[in-house]
Amino acid sequence: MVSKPNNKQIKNRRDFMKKSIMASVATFVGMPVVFAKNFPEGLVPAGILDGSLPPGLEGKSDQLIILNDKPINAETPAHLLDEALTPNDLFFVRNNGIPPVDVDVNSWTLTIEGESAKQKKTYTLKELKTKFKQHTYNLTLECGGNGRSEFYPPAKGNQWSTGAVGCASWTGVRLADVLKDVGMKSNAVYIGYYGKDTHLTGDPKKVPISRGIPIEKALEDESLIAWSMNGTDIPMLNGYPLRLVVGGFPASVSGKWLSKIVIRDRVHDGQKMKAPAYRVPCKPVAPGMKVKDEDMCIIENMPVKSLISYPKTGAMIKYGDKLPVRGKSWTSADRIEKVELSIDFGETWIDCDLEESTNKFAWQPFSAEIEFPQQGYYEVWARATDADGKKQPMILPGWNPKGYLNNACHRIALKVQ
Ligand SMILES: Nc1nc2c(c(=O)[nH]1)N[C@H]1C(S)=C(S)[C@@H](COP(=O)(O)O)O[C@H]1N2
Ligand SMILES: [Mo]
Repeated sequence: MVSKPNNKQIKNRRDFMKKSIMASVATFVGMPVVFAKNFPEGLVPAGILDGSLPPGLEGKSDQLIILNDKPINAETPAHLLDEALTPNDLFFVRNNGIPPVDVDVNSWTLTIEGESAKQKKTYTLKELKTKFKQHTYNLTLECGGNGRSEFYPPAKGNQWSTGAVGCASWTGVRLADVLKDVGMKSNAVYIGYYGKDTHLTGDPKKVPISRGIPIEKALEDESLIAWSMNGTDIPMLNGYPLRLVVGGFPASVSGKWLSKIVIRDRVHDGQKMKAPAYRVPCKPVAPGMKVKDEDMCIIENMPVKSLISYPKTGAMIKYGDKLPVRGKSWTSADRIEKVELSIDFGETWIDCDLEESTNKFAWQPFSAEIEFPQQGYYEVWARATDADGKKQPMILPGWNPKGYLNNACHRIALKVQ
């Protein structure tokens, strides 16, 4: 259980958030925000709203919320995740380094090697597309740090609210088919990826990120090497022209601008595999506690979660009208079993209509119509339960030093008048 913050803590936290928002605006524009201390809490700076800040989001909607420009990180507002599949221009962007420039698809290659590979082999994109059977799956990608902004004490890192998630239709070849074509030694336990992005320092010897997955995960049907997203090229910022798409695990394992895969005889030890990156305490800890590196475990399966995509928080509803509510739910288990809504802060729950899963790791849209007993302020809470019987918690789940895996119920505010 996480204890409720007191008023002073809430105020400190608000001040902290305001300061960090104002600091990022100052970074974007490269000059101080003169009256920063007066900027009203909860207001989004106009320069961000009108999309005039900052450059680097080419091919993306100006409705994305920019968290950071070096590296560029942007999330999707909840109400823009209402479509069955997330359109390419609305799909969130999480970069650890600088995307490659001047990508030439015709000369792009993918090399497989490593101490547990039977040989080193290089494929052109054309070879990948013609040599192996192509597969298309709807796969949800969610950053391990999605929801981090709600943790208290605050966790450093991108302050994602709810929008570091999206589900697209990905086309490519199975990672398993390519690994089998190369041949794996019997001691293979892990794979690691390398992409063509460069380190923020500009040092060509440094790697921004090189994560990986256990072999069993790599061999799953839904683990893809993909070149197409929603029937068209993957956007530059999402890994054009080739990326891994691994559903169910944190999206950090879905390497973008994919150029090399290593087959390892040990847990991959690339950049951001070591503690505390993408790890949580192996055993729960009290909020704010320091955790030793050796007590941090790699995040694998992502928890059950859901999000309300309609209406938008803050909506005004006419009293007497039935309100359609819609959203998305996802899990690393086989499928979502049930999504419920509450308008009385969790006292009673209303069952939603739930769409069937198209395949494992696809998100499942849900919907319901709700009525309000009288005029006033309401919150709509959504709670998903998956095939393993796991339910989302109503309050913040296990605090952890890096602020990962917040799958608390999403809630929106409404006024009925
Ligand atoms: N090469 C490379 N791959 C990467 C990253 C990166 O910075 N470089 N970021 C990872 C992280 S932390 C996440 S959450 C996802 C984000 O994918 P997206 O930007 O397509 O939404 O990509 C992953 N793959
Ligand atoms: Mo991430």
